[in-house]
Amino acid sequence: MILRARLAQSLSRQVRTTHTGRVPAVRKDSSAVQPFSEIPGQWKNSVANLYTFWKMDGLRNIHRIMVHNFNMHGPIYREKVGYYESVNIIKPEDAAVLFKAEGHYPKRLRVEAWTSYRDYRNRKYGVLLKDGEDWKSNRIILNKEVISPKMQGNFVPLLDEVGQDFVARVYKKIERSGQNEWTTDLSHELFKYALESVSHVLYGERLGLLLDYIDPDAQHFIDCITLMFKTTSPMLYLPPALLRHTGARIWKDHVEAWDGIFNQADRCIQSIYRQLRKNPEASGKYPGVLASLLMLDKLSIEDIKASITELMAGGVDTTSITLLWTLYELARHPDLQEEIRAEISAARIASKGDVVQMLKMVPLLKGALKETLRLHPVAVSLQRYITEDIVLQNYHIPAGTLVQLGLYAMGRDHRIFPHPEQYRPSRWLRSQSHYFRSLSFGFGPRQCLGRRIAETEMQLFLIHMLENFRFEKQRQVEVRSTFELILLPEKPIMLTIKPLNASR
Ligand code: 2DC
Repeated sequence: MILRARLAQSLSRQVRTTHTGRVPAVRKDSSAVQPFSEIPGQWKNSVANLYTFWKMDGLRNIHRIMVHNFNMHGPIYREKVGYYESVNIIKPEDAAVLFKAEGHYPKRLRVEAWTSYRDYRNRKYGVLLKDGEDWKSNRIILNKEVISPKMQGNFVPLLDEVGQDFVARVYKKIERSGQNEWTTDLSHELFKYALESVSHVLYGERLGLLLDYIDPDAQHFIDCITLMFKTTSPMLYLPPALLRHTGARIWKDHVEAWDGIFNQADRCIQSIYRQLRKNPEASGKYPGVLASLLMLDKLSIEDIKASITELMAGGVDTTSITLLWTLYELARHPDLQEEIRAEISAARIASKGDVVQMLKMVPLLKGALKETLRLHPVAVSLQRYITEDIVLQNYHIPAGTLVQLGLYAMGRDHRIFPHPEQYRPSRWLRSQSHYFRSLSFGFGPRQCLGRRIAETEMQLFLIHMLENFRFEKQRQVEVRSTFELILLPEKPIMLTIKPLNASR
């Protein structure tokens, strides 16, 4: 509340001083297209904006500031903070126009901190950071191995095994508690689950993170990812090159984090590579994404390594936090939890042990994941540099502009989602239009490469957990999001886990 008041205050002060006295432009449907310079917003004094932004702790509140800006300016506004300049939109129809103008080589905001590290250490970009023809040719090959629906059948058994092991681990924890229940902040267990899952798919091998003793290097890798995200966000607004040359702490921490990530990924990749050279014979069993790519021999080893590292690093905090938010929502909605559990057990019976089949019979569970990502998106926004002139909300936007869709703000807008504050997975079932509303993984050829792995991993986790446990929450306190490049819960979420079958 205090923050919100402060935010409103300082933002309105800013309007009075930096805006030229004109009231925010109102869209007149019949009028001629308005010029780019007429778009409302604070884009004239980027240094002052950056200062206000820092003062308000804007960094951690970027998502709430966007909501605030849409409330103040309407469905489109222009903004410049530090060296970061964009046009922001919120409406699904505008998102459709944006994505139609993304061109053949869609480009999103370049995260300079990430590219600077690669340049500094002389490492190749993977598809996360590549652009143009190089991006396209790598992405096409990776798509077949990582995101094509055909591959899901290969991933399912690997992910299912990790899900089962997680259940066994939770039973053990419950037993050890001596109370027939376990109250905990599950985030650290979920990080391990997520890394174990994505590694099993990428390397076809287990890391053993769900055992009692775990490899300290693997734990270090997890810590490095969190640090990498945390140190990225301040560098969105200040050029990393500047920080690098002034010897800033933030840059040093960032380098250390990526070093830890690359060292661990290199170790995993090397070990698979060596095995493959010793024993190149295909066993018939699916060997994992890395070995498939190496045997396919269509990308250079350096390109493969770069993208595999990105998939591994991108697959930890993202899925684990989404699962944590989902358990939090299900704990707050016990009836819904029961309903999804019933859907799962019906699907289990009807699919007769065929897990791939089963995943096609759980629409409410899938709706729950969409609903989680609507309220608690991993990415606060989606961006594209448009490749042609377009018109948004009756304003002319020239080619080359960075246009940003406020995903968090869109998910909480009552004009787009009726009763947005309510967690209602069934809203995704109805045959009514979801036109450009389900965008948590992005859209089109540049959408999240890890999407298929993430979705399957999260669905299987929830299936196994709901088949075995009930989730409860002690107090009904609202947990808000905080921005550390991705959106995270601002405080720990405590859950109580109880076995469903008390006789066990
Ligand atoms: C953050 O203003 C807010 O998928 C910025 O798995 C704009 C921006 C640019 C790039 C986005 C980032 C935001 C959020 C996190 C994203 C990232 C691109 C990829 C990354 C959306 C919206 C993420 C989480 C990847 C991370 C991969 C990993 C190896 C670093």
